[in-house]
Amino acid sequence: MNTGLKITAFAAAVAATFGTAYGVGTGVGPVTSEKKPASEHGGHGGDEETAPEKGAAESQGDAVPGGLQISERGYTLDLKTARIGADKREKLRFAVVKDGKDGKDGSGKKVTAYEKEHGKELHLIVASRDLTTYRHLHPTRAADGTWSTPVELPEAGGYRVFADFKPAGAKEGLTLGADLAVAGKYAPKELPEHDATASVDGYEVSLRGDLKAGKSADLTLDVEKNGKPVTDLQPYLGSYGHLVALRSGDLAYLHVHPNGEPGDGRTRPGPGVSFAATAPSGGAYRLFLDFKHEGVVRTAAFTVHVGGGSGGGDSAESGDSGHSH
Ligand SMILES: [Cu+2]
Repeated sequence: MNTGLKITAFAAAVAATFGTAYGVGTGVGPVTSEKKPASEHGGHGGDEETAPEKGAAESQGDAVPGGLQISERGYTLDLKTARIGADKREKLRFAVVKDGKDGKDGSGKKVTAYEKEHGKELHLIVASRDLTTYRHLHPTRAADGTWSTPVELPEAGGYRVFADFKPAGAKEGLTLGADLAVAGKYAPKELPEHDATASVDGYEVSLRGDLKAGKSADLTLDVEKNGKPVTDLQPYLGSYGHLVALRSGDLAYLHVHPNGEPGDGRTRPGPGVSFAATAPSGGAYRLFLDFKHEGVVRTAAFTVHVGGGSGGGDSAESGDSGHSH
């Protein structure tokens, strides 16, 4: 079989997250760099007009998915807590450092100004390498730029920590990733098999739609409780659901964007929550949906297999296809 893993052009939502705004050729004259002179007229308002929307990124190849690098575009994730123990409540501390020498110790300076996305300055995702444990946390930031949050991870093993944020003044948000080791007896698990329905705390969540390589696909997650569609989901982080997809094997991070939001006159509070997502390549992915109902946020997780390299014509329904000649 074709094992050439093509990283293809990303579409729409992914580009917005991964920041490939340059060279789009929108015909608005020279693209200015991020370091605008402070004296430039117009203040903040001027930055918004050329933000690429859906479709703008179709032609841009070779974009690297988020979360694979600890340092990117001049920002570094400094994970101060790189080792913790399993099954205990521990404190995770980190900072986002901007490259340079203007920090107190002669290294870079901690970032203290962020733009909120989905209602928060920074989203912290912690996932085990085998994709069986997932946490979506909202740390608190000290005035000096150090972030901290309690975390409790049930199993030992290798984990990845993702910081998803947008520095104030930056054109695009970014996602940095760093390794976290959890000490204890380690028994790596298989990636859970594909199942279009996930159960969590008495809820059944069903996934409709196929994630595709290199092009945007609509995914809808239908939430039921006791066999009845849930029609009173509560807004969580500005939408009725928050979906993150991680690629099995390297934990490339896809921050997926909801189609519509509460209060826009057309988005209903369930049972279906819809997203637009693009897989950077074929392969296996684990999808994590956070949704809020009756005051509690729960996470439903799914394994999906994306066929092919680019284009992704075939939608593999289970993990055991794709090996025949
Ligand atoms: Cu978040």
